[in-house]
Amino acid sequence: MQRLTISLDDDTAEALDAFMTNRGYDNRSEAMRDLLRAGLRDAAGERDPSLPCVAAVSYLYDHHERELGRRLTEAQHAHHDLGVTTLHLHLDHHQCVEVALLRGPAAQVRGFAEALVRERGVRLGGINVMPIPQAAAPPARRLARQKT
Ligand code: NI
Repeated sequence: MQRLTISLDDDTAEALDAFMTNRGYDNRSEAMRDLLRAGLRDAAGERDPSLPCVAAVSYLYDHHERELGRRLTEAQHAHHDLGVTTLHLHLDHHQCVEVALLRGPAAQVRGFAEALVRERGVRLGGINVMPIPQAAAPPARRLARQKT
């Protein structure tokens, strides 16, 4: 564990305190660690566009918006190689929420996720791209020798 000292301007420190209150953090170190990890996670995908990632993309839209439902469906068919599954909720008479789970190289996953939330008429959108941690190599297999 390393100890770092950082300086923040007042506005940023207040924003950090508000963030901590909203998320229920007890101390600044924990909040800063999670914020740093999220930033570093995003940067990892930018550094290596081929890094294997999964992403959860959520967006809210009005299905009466002209052609929007069809446009979103067509975009997903065009990127079927990245799609794992999509959850659709008919939120009320007008609004729908979808959560698309994507998997693939970081640049392609992020590019498609951003295209979905950028689609004209999508009201709210969120993207969470997560690099897939490399699995640790299994321990070397030992053959049991039996004494005879
Ligand atoms: Ni719907």
